[in-house]
Amino acid sequence: MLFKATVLATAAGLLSTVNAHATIRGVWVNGQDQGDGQNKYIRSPPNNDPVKTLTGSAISCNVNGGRVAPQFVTAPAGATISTEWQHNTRGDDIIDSSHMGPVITYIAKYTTGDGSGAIWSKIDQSGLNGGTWAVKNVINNKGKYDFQIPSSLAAGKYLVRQEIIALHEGNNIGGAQFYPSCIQFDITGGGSATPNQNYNFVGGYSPTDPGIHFNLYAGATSYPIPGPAVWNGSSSGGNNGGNTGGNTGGNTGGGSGSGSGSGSGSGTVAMYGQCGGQTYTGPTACVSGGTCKASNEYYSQCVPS
Ligand SMILES: [Cu+2]
Repeated sequence: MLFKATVLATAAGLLSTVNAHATIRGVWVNGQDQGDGQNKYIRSPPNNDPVKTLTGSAISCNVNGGRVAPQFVTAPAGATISTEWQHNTRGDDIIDSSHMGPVITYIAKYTTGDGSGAIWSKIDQSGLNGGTWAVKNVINNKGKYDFQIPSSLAAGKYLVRQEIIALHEGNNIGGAQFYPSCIQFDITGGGSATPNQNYNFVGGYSPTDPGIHFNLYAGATSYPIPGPAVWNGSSSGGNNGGNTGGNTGGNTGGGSGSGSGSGSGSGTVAMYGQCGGQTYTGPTACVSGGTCKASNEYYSQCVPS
């Protein structure tokens, strides 16, 4: 009996590693299919296994992240991009319905490197909305996930990194499964903005982040998406300037107590947003009820006080 149960559990485990998983297989630009992207414009991993270690370079662009693909997806700034997630080939099944979690998208200036380093800015995120997980929407939408290239983005070559984080084992530290995929883009038109969040997944994502060590089965109605806030599409950090002015004015008032505090409310960080870290330059004040707590030297986050 015990033996039989073990065999069944093992069989189920094997099944889940082969048939449950997915990577990005293709891309659409403003509704136009760009064709199968495997090893063409996607730096495809050799299989659809998840990345589970946050300390190695694979968390950036998966294994083979430094293997440059021969083509680029050409898209105008502001375009709607649809990624297509499937098991092994285009038209395949999507991802196992146990693998609920967010879809998060980042961009970096093009590099032939493997995506390591503080080069990324977040351009889109979707977690748990009205009780529905982003992955559920991907499954319902035949594998497709839509996001926008910022219209202010300067023309040029970029890497777009999109991931699903499957949280079905996220109730254990180290249990979350990451499915990052990096796609080569050539962006045309646009403005002059350069992504400037300088986010590094190694050191940025921590196994104990509330959105990574997360219990999928506890009936949560909200979900703290990991990583920085979505980049606002400007190169010149207006929020940052306002916040610095306000804090400095207020704090240096000293005896006179007349700090001018010109920072506006826009310099406040939302709950679970980034509020500090070694390379971070954005606002550091949390919304009321929140405290800025360091996850590690690279990343601090607003959490409920
Ligand atoms: Cu899995």
